[in-house]
Amino acid sequence: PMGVCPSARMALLRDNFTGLLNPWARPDVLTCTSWGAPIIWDGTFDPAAAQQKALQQNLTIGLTVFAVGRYLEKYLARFLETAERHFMLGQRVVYYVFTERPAAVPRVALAPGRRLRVVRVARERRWQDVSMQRMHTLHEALGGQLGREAHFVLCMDVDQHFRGAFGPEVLAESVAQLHSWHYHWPRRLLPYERDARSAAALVPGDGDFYYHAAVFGGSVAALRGLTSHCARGMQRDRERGLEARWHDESHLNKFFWLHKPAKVLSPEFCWSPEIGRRAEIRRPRLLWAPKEYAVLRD
Ligand code: 2GW
Ligand code: MN
Repeated sequence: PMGVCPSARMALLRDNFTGLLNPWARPDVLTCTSWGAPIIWDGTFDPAAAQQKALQQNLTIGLTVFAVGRYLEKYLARFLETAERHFMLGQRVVYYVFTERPAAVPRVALAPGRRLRVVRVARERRWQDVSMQRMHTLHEALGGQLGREAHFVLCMDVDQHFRGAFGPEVLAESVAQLHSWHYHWPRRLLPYERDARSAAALVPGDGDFYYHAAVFGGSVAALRGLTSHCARGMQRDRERGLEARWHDESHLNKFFWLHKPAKVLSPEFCWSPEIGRRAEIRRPRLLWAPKEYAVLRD
């Protein structure tokens, strides 16, 4: 169903009066969830107003990214260089790069008010573990310096680069990203974990959207809850000899089914160019790198 659900009208109107959101600007897409969270599409928000509000609040925004093994040379420099051109310009930003080789992190020139911290992590043997271990590592970082210095944090994959403005309009208590391959699929076809023994399992009929683990975020407190839920679920599965279909992403989808995100990002915020042109995708903000599974997943 398109349009704005009535239960959300009051909240949206309030933001509308402050110039932040206009969900009616995009009648071609769904701009509000059934629980009243905005789904932000190009045209439904005012970047300048969001910028002003963030500056008044004197925010520090964290951006975490893992670059382990070959992903460091392959993706990190472009991710950071394009973030300097598009991510939260004019705000105070702290990048957290997690890697097993701190000395190999490229020296990217940062604008004033922006800094980069490197955190050493162990290198997992299996790639699935590299991906899944992120939840536990993020949980610890959020309980330490990152959690003390940032108000909001975005957690991203490294195999992508910024192409358009990615600003404070995305911020909220908890933020989930619509998966660009799955946003128009019927719910019964979404690739949730279906094995009832897994902590990530959703029964048929459950699930709102399929969210992409390449971008999620929120307040430090909300992310502490999210990362501990997902890390615990993965640990429980491991003890039972299970691994969810899409690893940490399956557990993230279970979390957001149980704890609805306060804001949802349209697929423009993490777009796969391999899909080609779509009328509703006006301004992609972050683009996936082409998948090279055959080369990298050995
Ligand atoms: C991952 C897979 C195969 C070979 C290598 C790696 C790998 C991942 C690696 O060698 N080094 C590394 O730092 N990573 C980190 O894990 C990196 O930040 C990367 O972006 C992230 C997730 O791996 P990725 O991007 O190859 O997986 P995708 O793009 O298929 O991701 C989706 O599904 C994943 C679970 O299978 C995660 O949930 C991910 O967040 C999703 O976007
Ligand atoms: Mn990825």
